[in-house]
Amino acid sequence: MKRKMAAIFLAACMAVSMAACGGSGASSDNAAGTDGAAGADDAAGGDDAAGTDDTAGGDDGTGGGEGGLITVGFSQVGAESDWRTANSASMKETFSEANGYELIFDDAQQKQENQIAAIRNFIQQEVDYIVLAPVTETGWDTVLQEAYDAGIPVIIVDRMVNISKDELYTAWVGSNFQLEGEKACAWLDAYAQATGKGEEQLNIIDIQGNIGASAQIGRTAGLNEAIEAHGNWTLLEAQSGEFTQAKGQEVMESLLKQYDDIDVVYCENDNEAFGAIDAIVQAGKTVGKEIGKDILIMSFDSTNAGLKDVLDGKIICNTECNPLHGPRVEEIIKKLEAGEVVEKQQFVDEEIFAGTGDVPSIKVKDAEGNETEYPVTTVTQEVIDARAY
Ligand code: GYE
Repeated sequence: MKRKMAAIFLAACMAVSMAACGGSGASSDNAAGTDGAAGADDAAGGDDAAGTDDTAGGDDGTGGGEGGLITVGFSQVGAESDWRTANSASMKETFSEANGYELIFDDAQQKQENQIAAIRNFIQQEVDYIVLAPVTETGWDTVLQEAYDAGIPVIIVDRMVNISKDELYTAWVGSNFQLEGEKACAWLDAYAQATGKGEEQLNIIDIQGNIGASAQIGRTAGLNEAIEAHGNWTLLEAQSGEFTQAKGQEVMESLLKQYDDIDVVYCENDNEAFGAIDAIVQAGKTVGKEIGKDILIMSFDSTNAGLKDVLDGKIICNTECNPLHGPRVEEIIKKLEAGEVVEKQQFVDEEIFAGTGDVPSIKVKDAEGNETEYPVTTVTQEVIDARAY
């Protein structure tokens, strides 16, 4: 196991820049040596690690997998949304014993301190790989340094980490959240124009995700950029709905008491949209497609339930965020096992769905000014049936 860990670590090292690896002979020696675990023990020595014992399963400290299984410790954010449920299912399905893995799954209940404790526990158990879906971007330097010192490759999935040293993770796979926001706003702009309302005033509410999560940062940035570019778009308020239905509803209920001129609610995920729709309907207002008459609901994720609301005319535009990361993470692990170089960052391709055919495609410019065209899929029952989540 130790020899294997050393090999994996070297492969991981190959994945980062030569400069980063070149100067760190000492740390790669540490990691390859059998003493690596001692460092991890120190790190895991706090009370924190004890907190995850239940979820981390019963083979504490035995190290590695049993019977040739590859051990993967996965620190999941929580179970706040339909997206998250699909994401957990994808990971569990992929990292099954039948596929050659022992998965140690830890649900952090949206708390970073639980994720840090889980990672320390994984280090203590000498797992082969740590997979982290980080709740927020910041605050990971210390614990990821501990994993690095223990020679355990860390794969980040979904949201990003903002860390001082790139080599503290081996690879990341997830979505381009700012692009998602830009696509959604390009659709809104095109839809307003296609329906002859391009010059009308649009009052917008942003129900944000968990503040500091990449999905929130990117989607909010996409909207703010569009608001700056449109003299007739006004952001009435931006408040966090924490990516949950309950909070989405609560936020919307209070905003409906403050504003009677809301045109668009930009919900940063489907579950917030479900809550916001309930609040709007209960307040006697309509969600729908007509600017100036209805409140237009924009959403992200495009889960089955989210697309059903598009089909039912409740959500007008839903920008996809693909949660099926299990096979993508497995591909990275397989490459590392084979000693191959892996891509440091991998973005997933995603679609955009609407409840009307008024906008067949949208165009979004990147930072260099190059324009990309994205087709817009009009939601039908067949479209929903054909999807896996
Ligand atoms: O959009 C939301 C979930 O980070 C992409 O987190 C993920 C987001 C997703 O709770 O539904």
